Parts: sequence; structure tokens; C-alpha cells
Amino acid sequence: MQSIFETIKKIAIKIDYAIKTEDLGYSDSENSSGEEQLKLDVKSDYIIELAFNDISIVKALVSEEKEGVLELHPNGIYTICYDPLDGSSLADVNLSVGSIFGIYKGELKGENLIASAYVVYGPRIELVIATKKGKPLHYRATEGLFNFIGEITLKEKWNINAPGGTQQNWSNHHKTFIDALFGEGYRLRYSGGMVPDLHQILLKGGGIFSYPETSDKPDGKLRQLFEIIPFAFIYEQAGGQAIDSKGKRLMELVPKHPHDTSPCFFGSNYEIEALKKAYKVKT
Ligand code: AFP
Repeated sequence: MQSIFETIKKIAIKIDYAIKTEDLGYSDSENSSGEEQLKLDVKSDYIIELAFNDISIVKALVSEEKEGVLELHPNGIYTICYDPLDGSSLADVNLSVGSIFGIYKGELKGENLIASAYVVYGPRIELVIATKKGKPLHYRATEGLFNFIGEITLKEKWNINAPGGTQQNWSNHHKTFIDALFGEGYRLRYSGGMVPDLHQILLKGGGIFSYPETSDKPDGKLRQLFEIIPFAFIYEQAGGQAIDSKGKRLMELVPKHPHDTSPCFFGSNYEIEALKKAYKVKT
């Protein structure tokens, strides 16, 4: 597994360089969700595919930017599902973006996630790695080398509220819940980039990130395999919770299709318990 994490570090340095030096315009292609691809999306995906091609324990790759499964090594053990550059549409306004990696063994479903990692491309390059051995581990790159900063632990309750989705398309009970948090003094921290928005809550100590079902996205927007399950694992390992709108753990998701989405809520225990009450989840 260590060879996978070392490869992610090399990938991070290369994608960061691409963000800072390459064309931020659109390519003439679409991804498998029918979204226009930025040249950076395509380049980041290529960097990742090339890097894991040299790692024999990687059996296959599944990318948010491509349809299907790319078989790499028949005798490999792990399948890596990844979003090469999440929030890429923010790069051209110089906001932080990220890469997300889910490392699975066997069928591609939550309970088969072995480890996950994400990279934040911001003022600094930061990396968080989570395995079943303990708390998520936070690293920061200095001149191309990743230095260990510390373990990540969420508080029982903190003060960040990151409400995703178009507000006019929220359900009434979701809007009531979000407004109630602001009424308790929560701070609005939402950039539209899942990786920096979730990273901020982890590092600041807690709060809640929500991307609910909405009238325009009844199954949510964020993808189960590449985005939701990898972060759900990290939040649970940090002592928090990650659930859907029925109160089910996101780690129990079983995608029917690699690009399936789900409503998702990630946060500290107090905020997630408050959400369960607002959503009348039977506990
Ligand atoms: P893009 O990749 O199209 O920029 O979308 C980013 C994203 O998938 C995720 O990173 C954000 O959390 C979410 O979309 C933001 O969606 P809204 O703009 O609908 O809140």
C-alpha cells in the first residue's frame, strides 16, 4: 500500500505544476457524466494513469473523467477510484482544487474501501491519507517533499457550516436546518470545491458539509465511488460521521454504476445528530 501513497505524492507535485503552468481552457471533449472537460481535467487524469501504470499492486483504475474500468495489472490487488481534479472549474479563478483517491479491494462498494487519500492544491500542496490503522494523517509539501504535520481529530462540535447545492432547490426541512445552524452562530465557509471545503472542516476541528438531494438533483451531485466514500472514511476515522439523508452510513453505499451519486453529509457528531433530527431519521 505504501507504494500507492508514494505514487500519490509524485502525482500531487505533477498536477500542482500543471495547474500553475498549463492552459485553463476547455478541451473539446466531455466526461462520462456529459460534463465539458477542462484541458486540466484531461491532463490530471493522464498524469494519474501514467503514474499507477508502474505500480503492480494496482489492478485497475476507475476515473471520474472516463467511462468504465481501466485494467492495469491482472495480478494486482487494489482498484483505485479517483477524481483527478475535483472542482476544476475553480482553477481559473485561482481557488483551491483537489484530487481524491479511493483504494478498494474486491467489489467497488463502501465496505471494500481499504484506504483513501486526497490532495489540496492551494497556497500549499497538502495531502491527507487515511487507513484503518488510525486517525487520518496530514502532510504538507515543501519544495516537493511531503512533511508529516499531524493526526486529524474532529471535535464533538464546532462552528463551520458548508451548505452545498442551489438554495432555491433545497427542501424546506433542509433550509430550516441550515438556517438554524447559522442562528447558533455557525460560520459560512463554502467555496464550491469539495476538497478544500471538507479539508477546512477537518483542520479547523469540525462543523458540517452538506450536499442534499435537491429539486434539480434528486440523487445529489457528488459521486459515490470517487468523492463520497473516500471522504466518508476519512471523516469516520477522524471521529466524525458521514451519512445520507436517510441516516445511512455513506460507507455502506453500494453503487450500481461507477458514476452514481448520493446526497451526503459529513461532520462532527453534534451537527450530524442535529441533521438526523431535522430529517426525522429513526435512530
Ligand atoms: P465542478 O467540478 O463542476 O467544479 O464541481 C465541483 C463539485 O463537484 C464539488 O467539488 C463541490 O462540492 C460541488 O461540485 C459544488 O456544487 P454546487 O456548486 O452545486 O454547490
